[in-house]
Amino acid sequence: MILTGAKIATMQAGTPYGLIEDGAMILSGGRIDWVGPRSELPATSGHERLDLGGRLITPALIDCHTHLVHGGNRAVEFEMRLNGASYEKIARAGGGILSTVTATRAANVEGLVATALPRLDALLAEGVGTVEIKSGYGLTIEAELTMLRAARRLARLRPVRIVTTYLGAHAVPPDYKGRAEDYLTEVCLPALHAAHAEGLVDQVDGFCEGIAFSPAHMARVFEAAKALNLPVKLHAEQLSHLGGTQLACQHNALSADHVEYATEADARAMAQSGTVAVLLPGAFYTLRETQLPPIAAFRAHGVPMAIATDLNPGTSPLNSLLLTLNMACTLFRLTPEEALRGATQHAARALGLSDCGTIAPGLRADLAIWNVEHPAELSYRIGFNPLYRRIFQGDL
Ligand code: DI6
Ligand code: FE
Repeated sequence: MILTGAKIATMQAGTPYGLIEDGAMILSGGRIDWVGPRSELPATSGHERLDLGGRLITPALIDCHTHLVHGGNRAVEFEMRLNGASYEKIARAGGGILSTVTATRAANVEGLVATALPRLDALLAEGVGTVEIKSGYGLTIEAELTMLRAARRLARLRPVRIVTTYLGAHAVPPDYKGRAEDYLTEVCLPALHAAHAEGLVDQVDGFCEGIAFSPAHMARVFEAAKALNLPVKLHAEQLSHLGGTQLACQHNALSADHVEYATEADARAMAQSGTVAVLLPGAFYTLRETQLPPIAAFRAHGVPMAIATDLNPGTSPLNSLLLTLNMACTLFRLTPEEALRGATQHAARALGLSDCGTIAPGLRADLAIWNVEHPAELSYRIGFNPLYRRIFQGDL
């Protein structure tokens, strides 16, 4: 297929957005064959041609941090909080992560897939081509495997690339309260091995926070991941500075995520290890957090910044990557170019993917075509979806 008459944000280095004002592309076999100015389009025959009338083409968006598969929702505790209930009262009433754990354990693969599909479809409708999906609401061996099986099945039901992440180190379940080490030994690490043996897991994550797991706990999980040759990432410095980011860098993590409380020294370590900062404005917004991530330090040290929805039923029930672009600019002061790069090129890097996230010959033909005149419109609007077409592996 030949696409002509388009502005093309290649996201290649050199110019803002890598923009080609009057561009053309040749797609074949699910890959990009050629991209460049329409005036330089090579002579070809037998290709279907599609003139895009000046519309914008970007790489398909990538949501590199989601908890999209989960049971139940937390709307009632949202209402309780707004009626003045404390987190303690909500927790005592069975709220918080553990209420989602209960609902997730009660669901089978079919049930998890059924509730996940509308959330996934909403992302695809916004031009998303790749979605990362974590486990972490099962917290038993079987329930963690069920979550990951559901995530894998979604990729068979929709034209989307799913990257799965094992997040057994998300919370200590009630029956292991105060016994995190035993939970790691008896559930979390055995579940990781079982998931890997079944081909269910692409990377490994953890929640390094006072209310979850310590850096020492996460070191055990990372050692197990390394032994299975699985890349790692970490929810780090979200609510406090515990040292998770430094630990992630010591393990050459693909990314450190949230990082509101990361420091200049953490940014320097991330630059040295090539670890991406995944910014999650949806959780910052929902929790009404006031501590901004160290954006200036990330810029100064050349730390790539990705952005993602962190779609989860508690701290970020945010089901729109376009709104996330706007939040990244308005709340975190990213430029529109940084935000779009954060949901394309840098998001691919946060997932260890080198065949997508920019537009260049040889890369996957995962594209989004937009009814906009300038790329900045994608992060400027609040709650508006200008998608014209999504192309996945070369298919309209
Ligand atoms: N950080 C978060 O904000 C979520 N998980 C995590 O590691 C919370 C998930 C939830 O509240 O259900
Ligand atoms: Fe998360």
